[in-house]
Amino acid sequence: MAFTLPDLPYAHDALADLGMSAETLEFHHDIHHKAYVDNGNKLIAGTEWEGKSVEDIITGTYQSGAVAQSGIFNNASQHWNHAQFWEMMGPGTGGMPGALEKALTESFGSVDKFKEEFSAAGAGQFGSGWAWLVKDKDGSLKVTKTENGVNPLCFGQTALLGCDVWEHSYYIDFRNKRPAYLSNFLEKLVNWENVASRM
Ligand code: MN3
Repeated sequence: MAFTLPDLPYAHDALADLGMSAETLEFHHDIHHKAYVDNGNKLIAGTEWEGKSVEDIITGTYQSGAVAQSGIFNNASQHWNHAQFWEMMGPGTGGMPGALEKALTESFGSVDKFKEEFSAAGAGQFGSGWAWLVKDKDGSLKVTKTENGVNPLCFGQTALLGCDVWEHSYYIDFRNKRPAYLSNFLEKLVNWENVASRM
């Protein structure tokens, strides 16, 4: 099916007091995400992928490994990644649900240790990419990082939390300070109820 740009689940200025400005969301959602949708639709038109779900397009093109599929993969995966990313943030959300806090503590030792590992993954991703909290195929929780548009679907994992560490995600608000962006993301922007709902 054709990709469509989802509306942000909040106003463009809803996260401004939390460290993500309206200007960032205007560029990031209205221009960058829209470009992945528009380019993806152009590339899949008339191919075997037209009519397939975005998830099937991502896993199918990734597993094919064909260079000719890479444009479709990149745009489909970035469309999916951003659609999740908007949902994973929110203004004035409640605290972390108990079940998620328990799972993070069991998996990483403490919530703070999870945040340290997640921040290190995001800061350590060389160039563009994403940091993730995933539920792996065996049910365990892991922190991972991926390059460019690669995401947990490629490895049969469930994405619980993802943070975009492409420069377009933080350069307006944090300039070159990616670690400060990651710290702010974890402390102020994450909608932990959405993360918990993905478990
Ligand atoms: Mn982005």
